[in-house]
Amino acid sequence: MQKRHFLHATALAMAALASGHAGAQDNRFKIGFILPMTGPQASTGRQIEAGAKLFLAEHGDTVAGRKVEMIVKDDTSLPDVNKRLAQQLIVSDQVNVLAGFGITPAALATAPLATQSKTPMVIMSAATSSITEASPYIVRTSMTLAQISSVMGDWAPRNGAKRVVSLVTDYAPGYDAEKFFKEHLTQNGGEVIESLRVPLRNPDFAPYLQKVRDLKPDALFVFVPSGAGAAVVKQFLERGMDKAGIRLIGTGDLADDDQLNDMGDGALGVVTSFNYSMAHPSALNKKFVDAFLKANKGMRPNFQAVAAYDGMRVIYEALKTTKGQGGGDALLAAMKGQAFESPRGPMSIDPQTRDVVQNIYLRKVEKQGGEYYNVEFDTRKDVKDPGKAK
Ligand code: VNL
Repeated sequence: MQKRHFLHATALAMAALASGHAGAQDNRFKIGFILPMTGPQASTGRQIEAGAKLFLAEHGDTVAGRKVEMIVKDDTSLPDVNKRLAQQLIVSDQVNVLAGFGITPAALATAPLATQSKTPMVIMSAATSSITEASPYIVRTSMTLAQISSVMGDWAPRNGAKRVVSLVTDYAPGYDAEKFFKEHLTQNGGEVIESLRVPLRNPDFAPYLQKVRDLKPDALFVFVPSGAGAAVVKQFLERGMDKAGIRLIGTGDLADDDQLNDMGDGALGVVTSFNYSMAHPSALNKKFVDAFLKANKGMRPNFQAVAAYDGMRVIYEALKTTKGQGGGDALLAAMKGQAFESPRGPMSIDPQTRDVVQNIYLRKVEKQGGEYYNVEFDTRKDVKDPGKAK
């Protein structure tokens, strides 16, 4: 076992050296995506791949003399598979950058390999604060649940939701959401009367929602990962919880733009905090949304598509800054501190933490022209991740 580990470490180190010297012979610049393309998180994989491909189609595949190539590996929504896929991408494919990562356990499994091989790793979905601390080669363009939930915790008690039950998926980003929502709600005079956690695999929300109904809070605060929101909303309505006077609030994954049209009128009025809405009123976003819909047979872009689109920009800019010659360390240095306008609004990469700094919006589901949107009504500007170890 010891020996195998050593061999792996050596192979990874050699791969790092090889990619640093590859410039002269091999003109290709490879971005290795690890994504859930099948299984319960398949919508996340689909969104990220489409967002990255749109950026590539719009900006061309030649940057600073290098030919950019996307390699996509499917982790089948099983985080345990990530390590093997990352190893293949680093050692066999000799990728220059790793990217994607649907859920937190997938990102954490790969982090040590990014460090050993000095390969920058761009996180386009996974949103637990600690991820960027798992490797100095990690940069994040998505969000953190601490960033999103703290804003909702500030807003809710000032807007009629003082007694609240929280319901989160039982894994790391859920714990961040639960903690930061509660901390901020409490600071603003509210109270979390019960904290419920529902399994990641095959969640059955019914028994939890029944419990919430019995507790009769002012509001139910929900975090579930992208793709699970529609089931929560459906069961919330089936139990008549809206009619019982319980408001539904949460992080924007609950009212995912990708799923919102399937939820129907029942989602009207749901308030969430988030970093992206496809209804964000900017010229750049309108252009992005139109192009995305056109390139994907009408599939609506969500926050993960935008994180992938922006992640590609961060990689392209780093390639330009390093004139196409940079190895992992130079690319990483060129990623830190980047600031630009995203379809979500202004964003930057904090040079200290390598995490995303961005506006967090409060939004309400509304119907416009026969479709459902998260309409932004308030903005918290330039929010840093409050969830870093102090
Ligand atoms: C995570 C967080 C995944 C938020 C998500 O969707 C999400 C994660 C797949 O950190 O695992 O919406």
